[in-house]
Amino acid sequence: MSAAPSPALSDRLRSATSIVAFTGAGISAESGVPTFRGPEGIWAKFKPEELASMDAFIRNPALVWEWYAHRKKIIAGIRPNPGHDALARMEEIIPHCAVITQNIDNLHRRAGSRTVYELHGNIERNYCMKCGTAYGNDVVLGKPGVPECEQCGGLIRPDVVWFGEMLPEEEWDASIRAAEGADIFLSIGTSALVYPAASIPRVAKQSGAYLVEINPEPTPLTPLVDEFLQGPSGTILPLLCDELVRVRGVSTTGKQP
Ligand code: BJW
Ligand code: ZN
Repeated sequence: MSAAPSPALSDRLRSATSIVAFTGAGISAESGVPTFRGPEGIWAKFKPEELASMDAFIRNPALVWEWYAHRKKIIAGIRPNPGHDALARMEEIIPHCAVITQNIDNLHRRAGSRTVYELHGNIERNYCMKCGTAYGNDVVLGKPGVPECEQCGGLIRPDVVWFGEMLPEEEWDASIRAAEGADIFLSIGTSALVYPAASIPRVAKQSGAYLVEINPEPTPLTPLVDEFLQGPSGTILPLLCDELVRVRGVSTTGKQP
């Protein structure tokens, strides 16, 4: 266990044609977004069943909206960190790079990653539960209380995946294809507890990827990985990207020197 890539990983970085990153709340922690689990996590203060499920929304839409409005404002005010930036730089170097994220904060796209599959939705989007009309945060945050659809009067909800809900099919299928084709698969800042997303690193490993985990703490995935880089992703990912640049002899913009 170490924070630096091993010689075996450096070899893989030299020859890989596909690198896939699977990210969770931990990659955004250094941007100021709270994680879910652990002593400082969101679920230490709130119960998921009271806030992140359809039952909760039906029971008390005002409470759920208060929570999301608060998080929308936090997320609008933060920026990607060096971990997000490093993944965007890798995409400039490697022909097939993808980010599969459980995060809803849009920070990968804001950092410049282009191939991003969002498994649990995006907090910048909302839609009417009755007719499906899409709304941006500018509209919903401008309405007091529970926002209602301008077309049909139905309740608007955040476009995120709650417990008991299916993941978006296209993003799921694309994520499985990316995991199956990965030479190197990085599981970053996730407790690897929430399914079906947590099965994706296992799919990658079964398909022959070199499985690397980046996290300050071990997770249920750790016994399965080829390499555990222990520490914060905002430190480790830039080191990994620098190593990629070194072994490939490319400049940081991905162009041949
Ligand atoms: C750092 C760091 C730093 C800190 N650097 N790292 C019983 C058994 C098995 C499954 C189930 C079960 N009961 C229910 C289920 C299914 C359920 C599930 O998996 N539950 C488990 C919790 C048990 N799953 C579902 O319901 C899913 N849907 C589904 O299964 O559909 C099929 C179905 C349909 C109908 C009926 C039944 C089934 C949907 C799951 C949706 C998850 N939604 C949330 C909320 C999204 C919206 C929102 O944000 O408001 O998604 S929950 C929350 O957890 C969020 C996250 O994306 C997700 C994963 O969390 P993540 O990212 O791993 O965060 P943490 O906090 O757990 O971990 C952070 C990590 O970062 C830690 O390891 C730290 O150490 C690390 N870290 N600093 C790097 N600087
Ligand atoms: Zn509507």
